[in-house]
Amino acid sequence: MKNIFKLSIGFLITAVAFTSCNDQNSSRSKGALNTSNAEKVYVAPGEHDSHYAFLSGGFSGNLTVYGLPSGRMFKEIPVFSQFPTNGYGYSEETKPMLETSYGFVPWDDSHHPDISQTAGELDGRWIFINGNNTPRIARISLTTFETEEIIEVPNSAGNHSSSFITENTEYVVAGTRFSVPVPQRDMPIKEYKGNFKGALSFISVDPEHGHMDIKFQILMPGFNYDLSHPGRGKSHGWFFFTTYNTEEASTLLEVNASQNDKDFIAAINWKKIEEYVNNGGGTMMPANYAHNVYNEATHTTTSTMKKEVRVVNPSEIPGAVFLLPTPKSPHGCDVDPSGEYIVGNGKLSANLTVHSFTKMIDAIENKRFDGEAYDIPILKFEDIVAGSVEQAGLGPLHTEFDGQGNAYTTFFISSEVVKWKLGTWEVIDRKPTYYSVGHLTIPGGNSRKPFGKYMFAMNKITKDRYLPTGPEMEHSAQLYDISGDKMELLLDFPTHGEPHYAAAIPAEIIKNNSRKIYKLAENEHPRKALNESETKVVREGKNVHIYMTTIRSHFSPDNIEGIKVGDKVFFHVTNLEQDFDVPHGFAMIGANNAELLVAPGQTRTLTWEAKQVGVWPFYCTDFCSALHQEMQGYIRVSPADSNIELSWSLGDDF
Ligand code: K7E
Ligand code: CUA
Repeated sequence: MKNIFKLSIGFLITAVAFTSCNDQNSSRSKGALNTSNAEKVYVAPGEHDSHYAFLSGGFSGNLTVYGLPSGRMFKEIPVFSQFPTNGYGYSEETKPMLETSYGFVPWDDSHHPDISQTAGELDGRWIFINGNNTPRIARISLTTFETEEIIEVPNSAGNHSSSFITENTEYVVAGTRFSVPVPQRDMPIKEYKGNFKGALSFISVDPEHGHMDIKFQILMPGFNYDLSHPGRGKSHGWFFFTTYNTEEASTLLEVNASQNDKDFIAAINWKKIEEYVNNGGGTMMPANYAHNVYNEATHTTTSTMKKEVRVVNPSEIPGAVFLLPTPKSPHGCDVDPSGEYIVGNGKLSANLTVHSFTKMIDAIENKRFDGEAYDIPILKFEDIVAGSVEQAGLGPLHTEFDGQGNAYTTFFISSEVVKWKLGTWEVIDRKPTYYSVGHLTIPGGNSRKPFGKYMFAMNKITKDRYLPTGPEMEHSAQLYDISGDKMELLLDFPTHGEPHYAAAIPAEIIKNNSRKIYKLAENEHPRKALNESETKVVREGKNVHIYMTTIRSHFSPDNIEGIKVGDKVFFHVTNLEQDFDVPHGFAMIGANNAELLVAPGQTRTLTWEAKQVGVWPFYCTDFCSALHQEMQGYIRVSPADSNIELSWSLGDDF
């Protein structure tokens, strides 16, 4: 009786607290808690979201998968960073994925995911993402949600204007943020100007398998190439890159790179360069870069070092590269769904500048140039500008489109999203973001066919939006309904790492292709065991290979003797399960790496060094059945000079 009384008092207090909280919040961010908005993001237990969102992990190096409109996180896909949760970058099969010309680099800073396209529309086959720090581009399968390929980008540094897709996924494009000496060499930093180069890389994508290969690099002047987007529709065949530091400063850039009233958007006619290269144009240059490819049949990654790359200088091929003056240190470079408008988000400019593709072509055809920079013609600002959105906000960064003739731009300093109309350049609506927004995403926003129902903003500062978690908070995203004239804030949801950009897509395009299991019969791993009778332990000198299987709820073998101090033990674990969502884990005491999480039908290898005499346990880390806790085994390690024979067993001791 007493307890029930206490309980109901407690309930009352909680209810009162919630009510007063509601009142406070509704005055602070009006509309966010109104019931109809709550219904718009409510996905009932067991129901599915309508969209997938893939958020870059920023300094986590990975990619996170969310559902919209619920904001629920489904998965973190490891890409550039080791990931103990499933052993990526620790297992022998996945370690080669993180090989580079600098050796094993188990981390990166990933900014811009982009989904593959066919005819300018999202096709949902792959998603690409850039490694900013040690320049790399990764391709992730949207069937298995695993990283399948990483290619390193030579002659590049700060791979930021990446990874954006042309409209038939002909190329994934990567541009250097930092210009550097090409080839790298010892030289005074003061001699930057005129000597450093900015490489823009066009990486071809095999239409069937997605395999990447650097088709060519354009060696541009030593500016900073910040962001880029493909032309589409009428401007298909062109690619646009924002630049800053056209001053070519190498020190105190906050002052020295903010001198010029206008920087440039570089317009690259890649079709023309492709044709030139197909006819033997350009020069093969020595280089050193890793190309890492995962083979789904062998479940194994192979890393190869490539030794040369084709480079093209703009002066070799007149008419392929132009500079469009754009105020002032532009950051985002966004192309509308029709391909006509190129938006330069000048972060130090009060207005938002929009260039016209038609006017650009006209000026080029009539050779109306305003001088040149390093042999690249500069067009006249007045000739190419389509219009500008006046005094729209402070610190414009990025723009996306809804496919209904509207654009949405984020303003970092004034912390808001502004909706404006293409063609009339009038501001239609503005909504605050909490706080300091970077990118925003509309599903299909970087394509000819945006799905303009939702938009979400990814904010740099979280502050008071959630319960405090010490000095550092996870970043926060905010979901808006953009189906009406005015944007409506629906939901806040926390994100992981720093999601700069995200790509989102209607769930129907992907979900039916999602892989349920790997077929055992198709497993071609060289050290697989396809049933328990194939399990064995093989000594090759100091290396001992254990061909092991898992099935609910045991390992085979589970008792192994004859290992000696100084041996290197390779556990090759094949998961015999052929059921959806039944992985088994494998962890070994004292292993200097991580566990393995082995998907049904897959083989994964953990390396363990036998350092001490004793009997050492291993176990399954993933709660797989009622007898998961029984899923364990022992390795007996004897002195280096012992003569205990290698033996292995399962169920022999009774
Ligand atoms: Cu603006 Cu790296 Cu696209 Cu961050 S970048 S916000
Ligand atoms: Cu297998 Cu737990």
